[in-house]
Amino acid sequence: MSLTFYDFTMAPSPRRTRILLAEKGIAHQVVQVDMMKAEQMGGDFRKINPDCTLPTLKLDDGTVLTNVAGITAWAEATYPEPAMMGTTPLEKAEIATWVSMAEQDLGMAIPNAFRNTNPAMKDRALPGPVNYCQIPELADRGLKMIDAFIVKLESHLEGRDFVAADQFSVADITVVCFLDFARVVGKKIPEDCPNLKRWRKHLGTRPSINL
Ligand SMILES: N[C@@H](CCC(=O)N[C@@H](CS)C(=O)NCC(=O)O)C(=O)O
Repeated sequence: MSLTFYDFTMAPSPRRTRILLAEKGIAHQVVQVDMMKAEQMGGDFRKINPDCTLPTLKLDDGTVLTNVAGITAWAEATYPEPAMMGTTPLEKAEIATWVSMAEQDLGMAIPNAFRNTNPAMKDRALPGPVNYCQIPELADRGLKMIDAFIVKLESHLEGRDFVAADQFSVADITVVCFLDFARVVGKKIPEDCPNLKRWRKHLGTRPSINL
């Protein structure tokens, strides 16, 4: 199978797919799309993904997948082992719950915090081909949401090695990608969060996390 993965190493969403492909051992070639040079908005890439976002995955039959959730669902269905979305109904429910919470409370909150005030992102408050104006209040709210999620996760990780279902999963991948990226708004795991620090250190022993 010949897959092409459109990636940008510094961005959190394509990192989620990069880790997933590595954990499942799915062979692929990589094309870097430099977001610092706005290559995701350029004509060449726009022809491949009109949404102008990363990650993007082109399958060998030419089908293009343009969304983390879609790529993840395809990868899990095509390569079920190792399971990354849980096996039992309750594991699946717990993992999906944490992915959804992390996407909202970090994955939306972090870009809200920097895209709504940064002058360089004027009218670029949301990713994609449509321009949206900045709403500075969303930056304040985003920072509060990140703090609240960190408090919740620190308490949740007491006695746990993984975010959900006692196994490494897309919940850990989602949280680590966004939590690491929170540095762009000055947030990192606080010193007084031993559970989060232990979890992050343990996760760092997996080669995929350091790709
Ligand atoms: N719907 C997409 C969105 C992912 C997303 O927001 N990706 C960011 C990089 S982390 C992006 O492509 N941003 C393009 C931009 O800011 O113009 C998904 O979940 O896969």
